[in-house]
Amino acid sequence: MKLYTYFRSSAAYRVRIALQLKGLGYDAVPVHLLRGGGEQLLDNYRQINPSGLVPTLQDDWITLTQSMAILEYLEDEHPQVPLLPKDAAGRARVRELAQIIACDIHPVNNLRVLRYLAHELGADEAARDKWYRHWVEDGLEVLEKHLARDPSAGPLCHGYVPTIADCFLVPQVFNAQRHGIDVERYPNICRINGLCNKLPAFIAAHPANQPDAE
Ligand SMILES: N[C@@H](CCC(=O)N[C@@H](CS)C(=O)NCC(=O)O)C(=O)O
Repeated sequence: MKLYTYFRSSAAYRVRIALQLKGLGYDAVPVHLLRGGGEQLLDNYRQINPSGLVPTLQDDWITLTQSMAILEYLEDEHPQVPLLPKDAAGRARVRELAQIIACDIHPVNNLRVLRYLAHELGADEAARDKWYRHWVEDGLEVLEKHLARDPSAGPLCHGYVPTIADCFLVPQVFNAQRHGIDVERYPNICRINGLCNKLPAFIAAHPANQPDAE
């Protein structure tokens, strides 16, 4: 498998964690999101991924974009180390937690959105920072409430073994911390992040441990 990735991309980080948890080898193809205005926007990359975003996973004849779809594909193709529970309610809950991040937090804080705010709407750094903080804090608060209220939550997002929800949570926390957000305010999120980051798969997938890390 070939993974188009950028060390700090939280969406690519999700896929790296899943690959590591499942013990699947892959070749990393770095796509620098900042250099020269962004390699993700070059024609040759857009032919692979028309969105101009990372990650992209290629497996034999198939090219997949969208981290959630990629994780579901890996789950279907390599079920040996499951990242979804067996029961329907548990599967829905794990997807719900992941989608709070994938659909409600991440899309409004993406690099291209922050660039649009700066270049098209004239938002200065302080305004962009306020925007980022607002949507991340709002989303993490929602996620924290879900984790706190649900008895299915174990030490991790859903019980004792990592699931797709943990693959989404850890990169979002990394991203938030990089922007100076105090995640200690969310005790369940903080505990899960701490426990996951001790596991070898999460360590191997960490941005600092990627070949393109700077
Ligand atoms: N919904 C997509 C989001 C992908 C995405 O937004 N990737 C970011 C990095 S985390 C990106 O490539 N940003 C480049 C840009 O905004 O120009 C997914 O889950 O794969």
